Amino acid sequence: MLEASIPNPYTPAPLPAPADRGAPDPEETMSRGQIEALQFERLRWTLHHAYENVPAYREHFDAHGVHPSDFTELGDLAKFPYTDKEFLRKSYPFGAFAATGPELRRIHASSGTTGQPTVVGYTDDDLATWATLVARCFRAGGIRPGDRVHNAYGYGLFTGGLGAHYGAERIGAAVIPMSGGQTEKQVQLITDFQPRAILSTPTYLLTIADGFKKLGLDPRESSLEVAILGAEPWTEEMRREIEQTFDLDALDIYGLSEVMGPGVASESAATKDGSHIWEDHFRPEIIDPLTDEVLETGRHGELVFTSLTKQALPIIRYRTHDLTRLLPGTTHPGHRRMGRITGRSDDMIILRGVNLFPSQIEELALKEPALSPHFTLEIARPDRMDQMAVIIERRDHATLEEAQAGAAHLRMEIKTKIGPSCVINVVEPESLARSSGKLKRIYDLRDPA
Ligand code: DLL
Repeated sequence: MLEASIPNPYTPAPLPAPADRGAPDPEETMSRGQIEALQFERLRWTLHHAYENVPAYREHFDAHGVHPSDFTELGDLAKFPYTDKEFLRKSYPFGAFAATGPELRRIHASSGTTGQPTVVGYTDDDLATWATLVARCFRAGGIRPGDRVHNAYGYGLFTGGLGAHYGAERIGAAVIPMSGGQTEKQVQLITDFQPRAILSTPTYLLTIADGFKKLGLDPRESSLEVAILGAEPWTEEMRREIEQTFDLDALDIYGLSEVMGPGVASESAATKDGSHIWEDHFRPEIIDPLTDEVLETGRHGELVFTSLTKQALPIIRYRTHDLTRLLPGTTHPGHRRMGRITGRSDDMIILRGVNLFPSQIEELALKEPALSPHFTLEIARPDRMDQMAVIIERRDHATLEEAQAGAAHLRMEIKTKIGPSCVINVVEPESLARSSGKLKRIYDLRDPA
């Protein structure tokens, strides 16, 4: 099992000695040329491994008339067909796995919004690599061996909780496995255990901030100095809001279950300039989502990933639906960065011909001092005309009049900067539902017929 006709060029590094947990991995300091040489070797193995051990890939490649031996240079990756959620769903539960026997050590699943969950699996080596990469993300974000780390990502089938957990242990931190929800208890444990770092979705961290205030506590007085935030799109304005609320450094971490989980990419505390994709394990591409054409570095489009070292679930040219662009590396010059995710192609709202994403509304709403970051978008179709309502809470300290004036300004900003007219309903603080993980921002009330 798990053997391919060419030898696997990769073995995960052993757990470092306690004194070395804070040191960078050798791949972090590699040049672009060294990374690409590594990518070539690892990709060649991945293509053979997938073709020889996963019938779904063999059929997919055969149907497109390509064979792993057609891969003779990095650019040849473009000859291979894309995969997507549907490819994985069709082989539910384990048909896309190369390992289903005793090598399989863990299974996660993402619930998705409709139908069957997407199931993902890991061998021992996959889990070791995952922990190494999450530890790398945490190191880049400023977590150090010996720190206490409060983990508010959900534990369970979601990859956030356990993925972050083992990364924090690997870097030599003490993890507090709190999971999401029970906000009052979150506040109590942060106050009592004094963690230096917190791991959470950005919107749930705002809920935790409200929890502090409800108990008469100032979040700025908490022990938290670093927050590593991801699992949902967030903006620079949201970073500022969170940093000011807690007086800490907020850094991005990106990932998706199908590609591994959290830790595919993350941001350096030193520069806060977007997440470096760990290209010793993942080869990213940006494609035009409509024409499927590969775009050059710098152009906006859909992010596509190929895994380079994964054993249980090799993933080839997987379409993420996440929209962003690739940028050159800075703190890790061998690895490219990704811009912020502006949205998911399936979260795009088309309103009377104008395309828009919730992140564009977030960016503008957070500039209004009387309005809070808590909002939802409702799309309805009264009289056969699409209409969007932004339901947004006023801030505690703002009067209703101030909030109404802010709403009128926001409405104008949305009209001039994005295009469509919309309705803004200001509601009272604490009246909208809070998330304990990924927040649902869009409520589409249109009749699907
Ligand atoms: O959300 C993995 C994760 C957990 C990442 C904790 C970071 C922290 P999934 O549930 O499979 O996995 O959802 C993946 O979430 O395709 C993006 O649309 C979105 N996403 C994840 N991280 C970010 C981020 C986890 N930093 C989907 N910024 C992805 C924007 C993100 N969107």
